Amino acid sequence: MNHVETLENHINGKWLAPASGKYLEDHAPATGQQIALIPRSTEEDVIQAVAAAKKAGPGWAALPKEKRADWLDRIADTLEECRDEIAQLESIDTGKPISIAKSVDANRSVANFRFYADLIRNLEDQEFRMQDATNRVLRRAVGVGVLITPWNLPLYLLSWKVAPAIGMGNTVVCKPSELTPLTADLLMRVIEKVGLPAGVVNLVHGTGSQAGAPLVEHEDVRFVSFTGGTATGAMVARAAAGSFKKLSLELGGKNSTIILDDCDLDRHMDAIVRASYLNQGQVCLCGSRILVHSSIKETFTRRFVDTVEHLRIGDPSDDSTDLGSLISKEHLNKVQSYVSLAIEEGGELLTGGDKPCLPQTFEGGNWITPVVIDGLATNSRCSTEEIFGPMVTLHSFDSDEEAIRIANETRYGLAGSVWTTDLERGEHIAHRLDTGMVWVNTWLHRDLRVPFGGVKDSGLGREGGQWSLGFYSEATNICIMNEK
Ligand code: TXE
Repeated sequence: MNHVETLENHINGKWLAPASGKYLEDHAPATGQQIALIPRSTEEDVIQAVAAAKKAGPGWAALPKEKRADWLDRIADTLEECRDEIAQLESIDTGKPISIAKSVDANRSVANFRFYADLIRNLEDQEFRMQDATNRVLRRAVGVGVLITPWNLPLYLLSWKVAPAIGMGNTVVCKPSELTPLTADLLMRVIEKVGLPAGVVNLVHGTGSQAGAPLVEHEDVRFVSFTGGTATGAMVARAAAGSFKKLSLELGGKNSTIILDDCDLDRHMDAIVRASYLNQGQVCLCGSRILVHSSIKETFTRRFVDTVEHLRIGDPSDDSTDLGSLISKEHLNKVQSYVSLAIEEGGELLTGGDKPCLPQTFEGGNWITPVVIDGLATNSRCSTEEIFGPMVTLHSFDSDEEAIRIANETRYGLAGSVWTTDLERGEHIAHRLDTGMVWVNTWLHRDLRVPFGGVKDSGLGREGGQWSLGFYSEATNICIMNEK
């Protein structure tokens, strides 16, 4: 993309420039080239967007759920038609390989709308009968909601929130990351094309402090679904608490990949490497602490490093690329600072941390080769703080109990994975991990019906399947005495 798009907000069914007339630059992470200008929205834009959502609320909530489900299907159908454009824009905007943007981001964005269309269409009312009365549970719309999303999986996460939120009768204001605005813009073009009633979904671009914070604080906002960093999540929670807004926080992670002594490395090594470095390690579910049974630590390390060094890093638009660039210069500096810290903490750099040699086009990008660190204490900063980049630390353990203790000793509790030929042993360990999700002999294998979310510093609440329907609705009980 060599020309610079000027994007606009989408409020009450109209494309609008920011009230301030000011814009932010969006750069392609792989090249550093400017690719778009986005509104630097302020409270004035926020007030307009929330008012539009509030005005559209009653009419939208009054629609039968089947009609709202039909709207979700129409959005899914039109998104499906632009699957390639989703993948291209996502790859350009995030620096991720086009193969991931296709298989993960584009596919899942369509699936999210389809899944919630079906789930909501077939949602049954709940009834609880007593001797002398009948209780009917309604799931009413909550009202106006704010959906705030990060830069690592832009449309994948935005669609994951928009679909159930509007499907359950709410109206929303979306605030995507200022680093990755392109596919949020595409979603609004799709929503306009299908003719969704004005004000049901509104889009406000901008920074967290100038657009995100006023949205969370707005008195007419009744719920906030936020995915992003733990520190920001805490700010959002504080801002929402005073007015008792419903809150769903999907925050950071520092997930353990546990390799038991009976792990079949021939079968699982590629999956274990994928769990470590997918999207350059910029997925909150990535396994960045690899705990290996001491009896196979040497063999595992040699084979793991060899597989990592064969990953193809480079042009994100090339189908054969495995690793792209990091999202920004600031993030690259953050990851590089952790590589230096690992050495200071006594770690051994086994591979990575260099700038790959790439064609001149990519000179201005945010590039680093995947890092493997060995020899760090399990309570060192590098092995307990979220780095959110292509960097893992290796550790060994002598018993399942020790692996469980090490895995549970961080402030995070999002996900984990266990690799073994003994599924019973793997499941026993999974039961003992203090996280929201655990995979056994797989990773990121997702059934949209299951709960998604973490504990401790990884967040608050669950979304996914019925858990999303619960979050995006207010359960109301009506108790009716039977006729005498
Ligand atoms: O997230 P931020 P960033 C982690 C990862 C990363 C760190 C920061 O460690 O390095 O978070 O990433 C908006 N009120 N994850 O900077 O700052 C902001 O504009 C309201 C894990 O992207 O949390 C953006 O739209 N909104 C995560 C969104 O919040 C605010 C994925 C996320 O921004 C705001 C990404 C405020 N005060 C990063 N400040 C995951 N769990 O997947 C910012 N925002």
